[in-house]
Amino acid sequence: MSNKIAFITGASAGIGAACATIFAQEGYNLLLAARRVDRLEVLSKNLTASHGTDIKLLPLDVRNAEEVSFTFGNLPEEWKQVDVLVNNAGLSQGLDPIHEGDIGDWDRMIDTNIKGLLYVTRTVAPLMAARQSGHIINIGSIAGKEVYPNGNVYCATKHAVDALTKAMRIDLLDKGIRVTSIHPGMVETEFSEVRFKGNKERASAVYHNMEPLVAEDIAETVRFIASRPKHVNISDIIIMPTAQATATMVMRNEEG
Ligand code: NDP
Ligand code: 8X3
Repeated sequence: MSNKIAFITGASAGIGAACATIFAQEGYNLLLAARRVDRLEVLSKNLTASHGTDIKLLPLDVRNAEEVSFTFGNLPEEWKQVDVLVNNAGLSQGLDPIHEGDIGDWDRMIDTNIKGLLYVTRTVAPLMAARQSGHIINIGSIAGKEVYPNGNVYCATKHAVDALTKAMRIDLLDKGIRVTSIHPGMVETEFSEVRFKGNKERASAVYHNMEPLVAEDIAETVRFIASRPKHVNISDIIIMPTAQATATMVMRNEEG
């Protein structure tokens, strides 16, 4: 296969779907993973129609190690030679003080944001290592650089992504594999709706009277990172809305 391959997890929405679009524009073939396959199908049809992109859909839950390994393992050999892996699938659930936190929420965040990222990386990276080539881009968060009130477990998972990114860079140093992490501040996607379990009012209040980032802002950063020459690795990027100074300091416009 002459085109490069980008594998994007969490491609059914938000930042992942925007990354799929930029890689299609750049002429990559795509492996798109998520649980909501209907969403992936619509995106795939659109990208194939607009850019002629060759796409394989991977309906999977990153929390299920066997499913990840089985679904990827069933791909034709040429599709397993991934050039860029974007570990994007992730979520936040709840915003409660530690003594009131929901253990199910904690499990979902830890299983998705840490273990899911590990399962996908463990499946894809050996083939990159064998070829002495590849690029892993992990989507962290400002929550992986700072801890904010009630962010406890989500922040811990994103700190883990930061640590794992550094660990990957060390362990894969002799394999010619680039490893990058991107840490966004507030991006308006379905993220807050998922965090507040479908409460649209609470979700939209997060971005009230301020201009957040949009998914395309992160995807454009991914486009830049992935298009550097092979000897250049962008290790770590924090990208914030201009109206956000820290995880909690946000400039909101006056009402009216
Ligand atoms: P969205 O909720 O819009 O998208 C999340 C994506 O992750 C969806 O495609 C979802 O697909 C996928 N996903 C979630 N759980 C699983 C799972 N178990 N298996 C497979 N796929 C899964 O949020 P964003 O686009 O904003 O989030 C993308 C990443 O960016 C996350 O890692 C998030 O933590 C991070 N981030 C987001 C910020 C923001 O403010 N929005 C800021 C900083 C970082 P499906 O449900 O179909 O499986
Ligand atoms: C998402 C950004 O600040 O809501 O990772 O945690 S924040």
